[in-house]
Amino acid sequence: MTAGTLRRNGVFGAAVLALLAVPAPAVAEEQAVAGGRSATQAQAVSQEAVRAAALPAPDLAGLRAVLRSAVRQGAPGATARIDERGTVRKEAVGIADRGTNRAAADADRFRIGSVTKTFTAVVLLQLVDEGKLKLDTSVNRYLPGLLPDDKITVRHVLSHRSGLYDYTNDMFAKTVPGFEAVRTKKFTYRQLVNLSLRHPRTGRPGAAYSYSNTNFVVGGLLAEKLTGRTIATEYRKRIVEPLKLRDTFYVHPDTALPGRYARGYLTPDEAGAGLVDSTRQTVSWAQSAGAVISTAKDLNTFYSALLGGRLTSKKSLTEMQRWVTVNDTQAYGLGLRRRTLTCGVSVYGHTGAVQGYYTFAFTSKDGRRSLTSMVNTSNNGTVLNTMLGTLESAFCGKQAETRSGSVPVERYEDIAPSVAVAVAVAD
Ligand code: REX
Repeated sequence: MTAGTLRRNGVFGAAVLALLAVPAPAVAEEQAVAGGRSATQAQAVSQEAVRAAALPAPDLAGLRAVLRSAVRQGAPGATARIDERGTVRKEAVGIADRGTNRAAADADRFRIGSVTKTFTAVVLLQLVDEGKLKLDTSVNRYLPGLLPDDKITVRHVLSHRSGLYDYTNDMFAKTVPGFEAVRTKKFTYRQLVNLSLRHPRTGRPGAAYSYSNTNFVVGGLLAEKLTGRTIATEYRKRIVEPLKLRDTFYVHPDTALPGRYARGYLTPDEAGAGLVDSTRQTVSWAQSAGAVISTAKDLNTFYSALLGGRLTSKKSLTEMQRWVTVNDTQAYGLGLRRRTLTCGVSVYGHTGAVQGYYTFAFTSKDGRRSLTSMVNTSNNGTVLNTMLGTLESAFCGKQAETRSGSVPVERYEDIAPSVAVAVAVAD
């Protein structure tokens, strides 16, 4: 059964929505963090600190096996890179360009999708540090009349608890036609927000986690309003230049990736249909929610710096890590995901999905070990699920295998509900 078939049958919509429905514990977890730690929580935190200091060695053979599986399952190419205190481990399988058959390589640039959300959050948290923005203030205070409810705060937006509908649900209900309809379009942020506001809100402000790209479009608007400069300038001045990220760009609305890059290949919904080269696009539908271009090396540098406390104040980094529960193994902070792996280690970063590319970029609690893995296809839930195994190999090493007997299978990735795709159990 293909992803398309399953989606058409509506099997997944309900299941994914059930996973995303945020239960009361989400708020409870956040309140616990806000209101001081219980003994159990303090113990969990110290155990986490011990684990971070002594992570199992990465399993490079396992990592390579995961990439090979992803290629067997339909990704033209797959790469993974681990950076740990100056030591680099990298693996690449398959091809970056189906036209020339050029092999996939660690240095290839690619579209990082929602990993962009952490960049946007960092810009905003730096503005908090500078006293120009307050997390618990209404978005409308900074952008009068933008949102239909003054109770929606900056924190709600950055933690996906605004209740603002995700306009990409409609946009990409049909994968290839949806993509082709926006491939060369240029939207303003406000046009995207207005697409969202055509729909009822998904919940009360602050009540529940409900993933929505709209939130980080609002984030981009806030950054531009408060600084009087473009988001491209803010990414460059605040992140790219200080960290010397030589392969990180925000070229919106240009459609080309600069320099050497992996081409992206979108998987159509229809079983058996050929991959669509989706490399060139404005990514205007995502902008500050998903349009950055980067490399594995730069993303590893970025997350190591962030968790290592080099991009924001300590207080802001703590705010970014006030977690709202997503499901059993995942939580969301402010533009930051936390995933707990089978060996008990938690990792911090973000996932990304834009047409033709899936990215996983995560680091350890102390920022010392970072992994970025990517494939140059998307809309292939089997591949997406397989690639989760790169986190297991990188942070749990062989412990991941001995515990579960195989790479763990998580059936759904947390992406916007209507664009989530079905997965088959990994081979
Ligand atoms: C857009 C559709 C999915 C992709 C999306 N992407 O919301 C954001 C993102 C920017 O990166 N989210 C990640 C398309 C997962 C995150 O926040 O962690 N799918 C595709 C469809 C399905 O069109 N009909 O797979 O390329």
